Amino acid sequence: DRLKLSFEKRKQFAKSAAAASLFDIMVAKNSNLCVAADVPTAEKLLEITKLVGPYICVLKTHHDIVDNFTDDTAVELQKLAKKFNFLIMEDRKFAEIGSIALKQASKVAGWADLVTAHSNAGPDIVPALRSAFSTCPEGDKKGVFLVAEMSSKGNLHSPEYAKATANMAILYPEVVSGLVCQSPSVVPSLGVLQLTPGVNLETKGDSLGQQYNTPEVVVGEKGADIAVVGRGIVSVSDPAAAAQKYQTLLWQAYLNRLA
Ligand code: 5FU
Repeated sequence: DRLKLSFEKRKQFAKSAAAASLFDIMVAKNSNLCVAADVPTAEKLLEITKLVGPYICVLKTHHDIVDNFTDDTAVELQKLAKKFNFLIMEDRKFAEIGSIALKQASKVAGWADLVTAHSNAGPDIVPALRSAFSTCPEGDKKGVFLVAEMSSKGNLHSPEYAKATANMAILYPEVVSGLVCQSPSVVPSLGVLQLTPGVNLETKGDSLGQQYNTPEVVVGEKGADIAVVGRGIVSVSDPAAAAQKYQTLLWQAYLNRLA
């Protein structure tokens, strides 16, 4: 049972190098928190990263919503990732035919350790992204998270779609490090990580379809290995304190799950 096994033990089943290093980081930092750094400018992105860096295992970006995101921004992000020991995930959700996804992913593969992709175009999205990684230094240490399910109201992700997505993780175990999903039964193997967005202590959702749960529910019931918190951390007056609070609650929820 995946939910009862520690991250230390699960690391032994990781077939993707990125998943293995994620398990290491999570254990080293006692953190299963991913912060979604959805801020409008490059300056704010670097500022928030410095504040939350000590508390996270993954920094998730949408670099295309950041004004003046430049190569220098990427270099600074990578320095912070090294300093604070976290991985950078660009949540671009690639969803194209392989030949285009390869070209799109080549734009971010230089600085992102992890990227997200939809599975709707079929399994060849995965080798396409692997090809984009292969042109980078240490490209074989990068990984993909496939979106099996979404957190938003009315989304079209059926159980069959989620299962077919999980099968792609089995097909390409050295590239697919994890799945983005909302239910505990989707992840097909012990070495694959479940990333789950939609976490907020203060509110149940937003006006555009987002749906939130608490850390306890997301980790304990929905099966998240890593939970994503965006506005619950980046839109409050003290993001560092909020990050520390979510880190503590999410890690406690993981320990409760093991017990
Ligand atoms: F795949 C998904 C999903 O199903 N729901 C999400 O919310 C990804 N996300 C991302 O998590 C979304 O793109 C945001 O970057 C983040 C959630 O941010 P929030 O501010 O905590 O709602």
